[in-house]
Amino acid sequence: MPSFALLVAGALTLCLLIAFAPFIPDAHAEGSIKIEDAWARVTIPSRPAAGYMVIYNRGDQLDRVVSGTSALVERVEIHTHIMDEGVMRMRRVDKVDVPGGAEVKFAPGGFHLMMFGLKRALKKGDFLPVTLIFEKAGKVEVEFRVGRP
Ligand SMILES: [Cu+2]
Repeated sequence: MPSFALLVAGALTLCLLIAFAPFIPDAHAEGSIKIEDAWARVTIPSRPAAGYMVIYNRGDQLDRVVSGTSALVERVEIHTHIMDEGVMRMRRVDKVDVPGGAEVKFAPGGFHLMMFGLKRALKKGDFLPVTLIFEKAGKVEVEFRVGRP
């Protein structure tokens, strides 16, 4: 019969495992691509939503994000901002390189995901699930928290 001390030690270990699970490397990541700090702007249904994040490539080979889909929107595009005769404009891009061992930021004024045809309004605190497609890593699921962090 296990001693009381053993039971307590077992319970403590379980609590620690649960508490630290998010910090164990690879606990939630599949493959070499990891996405963090994903957020989307609050929107009204008639306007597209913009999504931002940081993409980490922990592998040693170049990968590329090439597209995305979401059940909550009709179309996901990858955009960047360029200076066109002194005016900031958005431009659609086919892909974004994420070199091995590097990180690429999607942030206001730069790369972003543009999500057209929202099927319902998003409010602060909601989550917008998006499946990103990478050339090598394949599908990577991302939850965009709605509202500026
Ligand atoms: Cu855009």
